[in-house]
Amino acid sequence: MSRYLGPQFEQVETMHWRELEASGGFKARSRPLLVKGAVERWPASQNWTFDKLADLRRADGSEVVTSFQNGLVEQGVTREPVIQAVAPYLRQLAQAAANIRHTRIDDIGLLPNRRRTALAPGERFHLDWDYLKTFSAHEVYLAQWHILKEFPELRDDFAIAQLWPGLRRTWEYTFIGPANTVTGLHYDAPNNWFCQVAGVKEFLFFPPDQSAFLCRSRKYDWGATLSDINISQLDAQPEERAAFAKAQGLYARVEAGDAVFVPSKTWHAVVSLEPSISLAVFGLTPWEIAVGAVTIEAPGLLHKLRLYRWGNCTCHRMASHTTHPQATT
Ligand SMILES: O=C(O)CCC(=O)C(=O)O
Repeated sequence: MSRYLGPQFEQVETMHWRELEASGGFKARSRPLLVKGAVERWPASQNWTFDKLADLRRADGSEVVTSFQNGLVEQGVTREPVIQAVAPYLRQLAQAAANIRHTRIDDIGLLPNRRRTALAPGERFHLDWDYLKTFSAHEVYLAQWHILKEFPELRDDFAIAQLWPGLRRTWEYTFIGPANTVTGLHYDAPNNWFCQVAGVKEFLFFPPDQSAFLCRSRKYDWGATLSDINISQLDAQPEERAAFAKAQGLYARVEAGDAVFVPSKTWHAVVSLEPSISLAVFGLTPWEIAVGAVTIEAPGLLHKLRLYRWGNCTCHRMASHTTHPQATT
């Protein structure tokens, strides 16, 4: 059998934050943008280490306990989350991050850095999908932890307004986990400035005009739209992988200190190459909030009332109704 090539990619538009500032700053856009060094200049790059976050305690001195994602994020079966203390998990990641310095990070990934840096400007390429087959059992992932709700003072570590001027409501989630986490293909309704504080992640993007090839799922997820394509299980999905191969994507290698703009409704999947600390900053302008009341909150309310996609969602663990074998419990 010939090797599966999958979609064709180009590298995402990239600039250094100084270049962005010199050009008059960020302007609303519908294509992703990688901004090198944007987070590096903020206090987060010193204050948000695995060890320092492990020292966080609640106001009464008690341990922080929260819910961890069990299994792939936004993909396949939704499993019961694991509720556990944050500190021991973060200490283990600190150890893993210290050890990984000795491995050859430039040689691994869907697009190893050595191959990426040899590409000519605008050159198209395919990813190495076999790389995902090397992943063993998935560890739990501290995905979508609403850290700033618990510790609002940490907000000052991110000068997000420097990147994203204008009036908007933001809400933030951390994605903290080991190497080899996979967040499956999906899109979010709001725009997102994704801030990478530690570790390296690979981002695969597909603009909305590629939706025809991305097998939209019927599985409900508040504020997001999921795909039935499981990038970790492409061999088991002949129809989906054939459709996926027709898509044209954008690729970004997001390194510690970078920020990447993920526009509303842009499909994306994310793979970590190293233990990572990321903060996704989602934002809505007052107008977008008004529109979202209809497009996000109304289905959310109907879902809670069991009138919309009940029995097939990421928020309640129960039998999945998607048509794909890997998505049944
Ligand atoms: O970092 C990750 O694993 C996923 C991030 C993501 O999907 C998002 O910010 O929308």
